[in-house]
Amino acid sequence: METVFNKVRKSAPKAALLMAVAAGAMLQGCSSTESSEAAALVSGVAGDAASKVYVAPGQHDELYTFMSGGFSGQVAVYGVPSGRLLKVVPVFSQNPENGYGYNEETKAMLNTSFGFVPWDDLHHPKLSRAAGMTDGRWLFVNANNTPRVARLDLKTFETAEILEIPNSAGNHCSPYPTNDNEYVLAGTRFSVPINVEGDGKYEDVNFDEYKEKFRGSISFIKVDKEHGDMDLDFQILVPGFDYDLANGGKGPSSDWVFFTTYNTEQANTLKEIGASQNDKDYLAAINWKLAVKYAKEGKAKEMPAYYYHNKLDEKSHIAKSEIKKTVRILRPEDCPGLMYLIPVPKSPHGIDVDPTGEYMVVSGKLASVIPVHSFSKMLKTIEKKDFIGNVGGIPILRYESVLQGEVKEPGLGPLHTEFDDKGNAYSSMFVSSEIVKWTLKDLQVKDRIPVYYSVGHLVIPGGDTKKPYGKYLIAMNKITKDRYLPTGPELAQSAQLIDISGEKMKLLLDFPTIGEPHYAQAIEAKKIAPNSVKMYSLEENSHPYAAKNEKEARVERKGNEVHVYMTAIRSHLTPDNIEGINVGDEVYFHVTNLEQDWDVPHGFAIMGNNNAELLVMPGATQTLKWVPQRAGIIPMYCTDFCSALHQEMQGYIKVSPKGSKVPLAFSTGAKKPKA
Ligand SMILES: [Cu+2]
Repeated sequence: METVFNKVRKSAPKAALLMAVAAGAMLQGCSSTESSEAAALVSGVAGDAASKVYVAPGQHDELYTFMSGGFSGQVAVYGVPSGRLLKVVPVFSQNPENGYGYNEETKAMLNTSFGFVPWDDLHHPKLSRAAGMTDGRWLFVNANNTPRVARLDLKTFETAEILEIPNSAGNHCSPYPTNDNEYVLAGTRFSVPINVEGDGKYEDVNFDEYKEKFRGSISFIKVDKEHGDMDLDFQILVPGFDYDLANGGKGPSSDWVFFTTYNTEQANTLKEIGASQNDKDYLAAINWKLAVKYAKEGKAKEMPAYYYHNKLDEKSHIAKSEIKKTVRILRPEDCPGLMYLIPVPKSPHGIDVDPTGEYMVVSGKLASVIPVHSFSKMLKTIEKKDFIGNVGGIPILRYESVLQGEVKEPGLGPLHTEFDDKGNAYSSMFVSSEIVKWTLKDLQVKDRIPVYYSVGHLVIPGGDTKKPYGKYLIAMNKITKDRYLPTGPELAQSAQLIDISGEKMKLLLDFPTIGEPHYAQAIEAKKIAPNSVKMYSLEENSHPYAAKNEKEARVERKGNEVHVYMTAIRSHLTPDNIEGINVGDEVYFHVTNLEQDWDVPHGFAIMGNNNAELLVMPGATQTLKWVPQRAGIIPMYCTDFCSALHQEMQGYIKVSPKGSKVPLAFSTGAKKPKA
């Protein structure tokens, strides 16, 4: 078998090869000071870079960038061009900074059919869309490990909803919104055993039954037009390949969505070799509009399933979990015209559709060319039935008939492509650590710029929409080596900002990121900033344990449960002295922030509590659960610096031994009620 390196050596241009070797050498030899100086010298920063990324104090950035945190399970929000970190939004991970997943209100967000799962691997943020353009309303993100899709509300920058995906594993090929946000699509990375004829599940399956019993699934999540609420409408059961990435059509191809697949060999072990046997894998083309029509016409079969749907209520701020017990399944073999397979180089990774909707760019991580397929040729090939075979009744189209052309010698290890507003495409090259610019018109390479190092995804603001914003490109790199001050074996993760407004690309800025910067979406600030919520209305707070003024503050006992209706305002808590609590009681502090002022949260923490603190937004109520372990006087205080007298925002709880009969009493200043 020809090795990748040999193949590349034959086909890659000398320059790219030299660059790859140089980057490799730098990676290996970067422990020396000399090589880090050398790296700085060749970093190629544009002379006017500083002025292009400088956002003066008090000024706002031009764009928001939502970057996945990979294994951190969070989304980080950066301003661009400054690269300033604005916020970390916890999605699939507990977060002590704001108590997400620790307070009683948000714990339900992390419920799954596997129990409470307070972590996941978040890869792809995708902004909601209207008419093929990002609209700034919501951000959808995937969880790879315990398959889930979440929706963030961009008015509040909070996770509003998390939907578990059944019949899926490694939910990587996810989430992809259609052009008017009708659906968000999610494909399984690992095919899993699905008993199509029976009740959905097999009791016992052997690994070598992969070909007979394992199937892939593509989930169709319906999105409510007004509120964004998600609902798993149906799934398409597809051949048992691995589904990697997806991208939706645009303009003429709006009704279609495309998925890259690997392991079309259906190997169940040592996939490194087993999944690279076939010369070509497939791009799966699915007519999603037709799928919806088939599902509506009753072609979908209902099958048992078990998955969670968790939603945060806007007014009470309380998350509720709902367990779903069925899913509707559509099979391509029952639905003519629903799905086609287009050959692509083996082990493809990214699929990206250009702004016109005519070209599907498929990058193969082991390929030495980038094939560009034509949508109109695809339709003609289907019409002429120019097929070379089928997989389980799904036609395979002839490669040459669908192909528009190949980008020759693009570089080593092409992964992902995004587009500007001038007909140019930009592809990331993982192995040769560079971004390569080429044109859709003639598929010729026009420019290349090194990145540091091993770039995965890249993003251009609006670069996956009908009309890209252009101007900037952000490279999300897997390795940083000598780019920052060393911090032990683990170095800062990194993104790089590149100016793409001219003929030549210019490197402007390195900025460190939270977790792995896997993929990102960027959007003009004006599409989000004016809609930002400044505070929650205290009047509309429907939390059942809210205390909307200090008079309502109180402490109530129900058996061994004690509920403290507490208020917080600059600069005191009410009540701030509590007694009558015993060791082993379950104490719930329901803290309502009485402020109706922007940017004044209050925090709340209790000494020794086995939990994070709360961070309560103005007008909202949150609950900290505490089970006191020892008798004595226990301090509590506000953790978020809120005023000149923030340090005085504190109090005491008297804890008596288990079984004590000390009556409940609470006060702020004067004792009430009298004990
Ligand atoms: Cu405070």
